[in-house]
Amino acid sequence: MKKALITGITGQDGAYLAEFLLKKGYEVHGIKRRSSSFNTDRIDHLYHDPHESGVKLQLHYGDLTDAMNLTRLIQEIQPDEIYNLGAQSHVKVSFDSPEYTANADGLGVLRILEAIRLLGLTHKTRLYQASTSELYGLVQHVPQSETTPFYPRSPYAVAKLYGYWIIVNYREAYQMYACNGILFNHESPIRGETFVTRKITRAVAKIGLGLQDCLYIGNLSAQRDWGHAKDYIVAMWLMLQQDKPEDYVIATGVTTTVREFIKMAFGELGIDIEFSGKDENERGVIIDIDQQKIEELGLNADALKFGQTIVKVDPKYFRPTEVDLLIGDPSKAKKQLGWEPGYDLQALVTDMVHSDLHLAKKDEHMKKGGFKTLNYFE
Ligand code: NDP
Ligand code: GDR
Repeated sequence: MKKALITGITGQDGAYLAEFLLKKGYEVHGIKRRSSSFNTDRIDHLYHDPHESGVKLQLHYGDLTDAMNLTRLIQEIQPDEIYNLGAQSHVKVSFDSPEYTANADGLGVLRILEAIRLLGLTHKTRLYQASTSELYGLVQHVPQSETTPFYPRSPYAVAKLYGYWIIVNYREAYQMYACNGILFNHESPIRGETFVTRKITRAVAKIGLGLQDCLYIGNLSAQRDWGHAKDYIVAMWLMLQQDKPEDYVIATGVTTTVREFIKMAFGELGIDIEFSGKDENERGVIIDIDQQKIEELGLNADALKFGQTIVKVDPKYFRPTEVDLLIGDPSKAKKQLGWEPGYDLQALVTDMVHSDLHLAKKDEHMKKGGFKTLNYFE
C-alpha cells in the first residue's frame, strides 16, 4: 500500500486529493495546523476515529514554518509521495503578510526538500509542489505554457517563484523526483470563501434569497482561466506516476473576466444583469428576471426588482499590483499525462451556485428560527 503525505490537507485541493488517494487505496497522512477551533470541515466526511482498526487517513499537527516538525513527520511516515499543497494562498493577503507568506510558501518547500535529502529518502519519496499561474504575473505572452517567462506581481507569487526554482534545483542537483504543477485558478463548492468565484457564488445565492442586498467587488476586468478543482487534483497525482519528473501547466485554455463570471452566476438563478459605468463607478443592475425559475428555485421574488443595483465596485479590493490576464496552454499535460478536464466554466458555475444556494437556504432557516448567521463580506 502506497503512503502519501499531504500538506494543506484541510484546504480545497487537499480535501479533494485526500478523497481521491483514499479511493485509490493509499494510506493518507495529512498535516493540519493547530487552531483554537476545529478547522477540518472539508475532510470531516473522510475521518474515522483513529482507535478503529484499518484507518487509512491520519492527521498530524504541523506547520510549514517548522523544519523539525516536518523532518520528524517525514521520518516517521516514510511517504512514497508528498503533495505540498500547504500555503498562505491568498494573493491580496500576501501584501499584508509578506514575510509570513515568504516563510510558509517559499522556505516551506525548501524544508521539505531538505528533510527528504537528509533522511536519505531521495530515491524513495516523490514530491509534488503546488506552483501557480501567478508566476506569470505581468503578461509576457499568451497563452502561458511551461516555457513562458515569469514576472511575479505579489509577495505570494514571489514566494512561489522561490518554491518553483528550488524544486528544479534539487531535481537537477540530487536527482530527486520533484515536480512543479503550474496550476491555473481552480474552484469548487469548497473553494475558500474570500476567493473571487466563491465570494460571487455565495453573494448571488444570498441576494437571490433576499439575505444580502449587494455584492461589493474589486477589479471586474481581471481575466482568469478557471477550472474545477476536482479535475486538477487528478493531474497532481498523474505528475508523480511518470518515468521522469517534469513540470506541467494545468489549465482549461479559456479565459473569462470577473464581470462575465458574475453575469453567469446570476444567470444561473434566472437573474439577468447588465453592467454600466466605468472603473470605481461601474455597477451591475437587474435587467430581467425569469419569474418561473425564481419560483422553481424557491428564491425571494419580493427582494428582486427590475433596475435594482446588486453589484458595486469597492476599491478596497483592488491590489497594489494586479495580474490582468491569465490563459494557460495545457497541451503538454494533455499529451504526456493524458489529462483532460471534465468541467467547463458553465458546469463549474452551475455546481458552485447551486451548492451555495443550498447553504444559503440553511442560513435562511436559521434566520427564521431567530439564530444569527455569519455575514462576512470580504
Ligand atoms: P487553500 O487556501 O484552500 O488551502 C491552503 C492549505 O494550506 C490549508 O490547509 C491551510 O491550513 C494550509 N496552510 C496554510 N498555511 C500553512 C502553514 N504555515 N503550514 C501548514 N499548512 C498551512 O488553498 P488551495 O487548496 O486552493 O490551494 C492548494 C495549493 O495550491 C496552495 O499552495 C495554493 O497556493 C496553490 N494553488 C492554488 C490554486 C487554486 O486556484 N486553488 C492555483 C495554483 C496554486 P488551514 O486550513 O489551517 O488554513
Ligand atoms: P487569484 O484569485 O488572485 O487569481 O489567486 P482570486 O480569486 O483572489 O482573484 C482573482 C481575480 O479577481 C479579482 N477580484 C477579486 N478577488 C478577490 N479575492 N475578491 C474580490 O472582491 C475581487 N474582485 C475582483 C482579483 O483582483 C484577481 O484579479 C488564486 C489563489 O488560489 C492562488 O493561491 C493561486 O495561486 C491562483 O489563484 C492561481
